[in-house]
Amino acid sequence: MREKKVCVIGLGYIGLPTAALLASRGYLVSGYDINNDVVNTINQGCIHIVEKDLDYFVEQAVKNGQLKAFPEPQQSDIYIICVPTPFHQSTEIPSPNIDYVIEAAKKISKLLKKGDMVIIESTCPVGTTEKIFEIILDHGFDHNEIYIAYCPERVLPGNIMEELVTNNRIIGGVTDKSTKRISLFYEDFVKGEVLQTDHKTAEMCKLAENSFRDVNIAFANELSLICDKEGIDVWSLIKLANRHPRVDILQPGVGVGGHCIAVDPWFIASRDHENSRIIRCAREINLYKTEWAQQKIQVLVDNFINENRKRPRIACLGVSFKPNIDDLRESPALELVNKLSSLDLELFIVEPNINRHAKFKIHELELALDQADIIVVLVKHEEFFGTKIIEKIKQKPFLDFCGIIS
Ligand code: SAJ
Repeated sequence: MREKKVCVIGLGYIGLPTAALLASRGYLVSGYDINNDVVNTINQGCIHIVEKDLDYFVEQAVKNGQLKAFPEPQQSDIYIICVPTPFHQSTEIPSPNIDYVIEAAKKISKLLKKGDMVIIESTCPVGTTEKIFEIILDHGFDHNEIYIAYCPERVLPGNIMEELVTNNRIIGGVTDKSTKRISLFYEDFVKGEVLQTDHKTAEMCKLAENSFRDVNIAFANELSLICDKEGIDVWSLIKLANRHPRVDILQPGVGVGGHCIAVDPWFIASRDHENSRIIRCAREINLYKTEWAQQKIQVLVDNFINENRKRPRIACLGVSFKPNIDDLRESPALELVNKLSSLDLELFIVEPNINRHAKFKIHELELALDQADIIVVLVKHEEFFGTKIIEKIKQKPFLDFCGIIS
């Protein structure tokens, strides 16, 4: 298998780690990206995204000549599509936009030869793999001449290089032969189980996994609203409930961020509005949680102004979309910080995982805790734990949205 050439289409958060991992396993890998800066950066052995250990993998792969990036897809034996699938915001229910996947399929169709494999890893609505198959067949191939499968990525940002190897993988071919052939490829570098199914089930499985997490986070967020009204510490409650052998409640926070969990449920809901009631409701709850957090901060600000006749300085602890990473994309914490800054309040923003930000000054934790009048904990970073820090937070009016004080 390793004598085969691999072309990875889209060198972002999934494509680049995949390309670098395959290169480290001895495959000759070409990467294609529409962004010339990305291509140039990679060819210098550097990376344009932040992900643990990825810099080392890319540097080595480029140095050894196993990985090279191009502004056009290169002829290969295996093509892996890892382009983004954003969604159209304009519609009432956001609907997925698979234009990049279609574009990628059209490009590689011109390079394909009999026996090649085409793999789609991008998150897609059900039916996408079939569309891609049709595009390829339109280029004069027979059903059995090209192997095509949907193989969703399932890696957790922050732990991608490890999970690419250890996670179980799902392989959903357009034919049994495709499923079997492409499974052999994954079995070559995956330590987890390689599970075989059809393309529609594989597409739905990815969406179901992320919707499952969204629904479960919504349950935790809903509990946090109810407990807040009742004067119950939701984190203690969840800890106790989770001691039941069949209960495993997730953690409430300031909302659901990132580019997967908050997006993928819409891929189901936009195709079947009528039957996706829990999925839609969970999205609404998780979106509302950010709004609710903003209202809570506003109340604290108003109280402070009434009592002190001056505007409070606010320490905002954390801006990334989840704990212990530096990724700020679609971050509810960042959304809250943006809203607070538009109210013309002096902010001490603390984000231990980044040094600077284009819009905001990043402060040291100690300084922020000392100088601020109000403290809001937005992300559960490990740097915010510790008795001394917690004691300091408790000395001032504070809101802990992630259970650090608990
Ligand atoms: N969150 C909570 N409470 C929790 C857990 C998470 O509020 O108990 C929030 C986080 O703070 C964050 C958001 O949810 O804002 C999403 O974080 P996450 O860690 O749940 O997931 P992602 O977006 O980093 O990665 C997910 C993973 N999917 C699942 O766990 C089902 C990952 O395996 C997928 O590969 C990835 O989406 C993807 O690319 O689809």
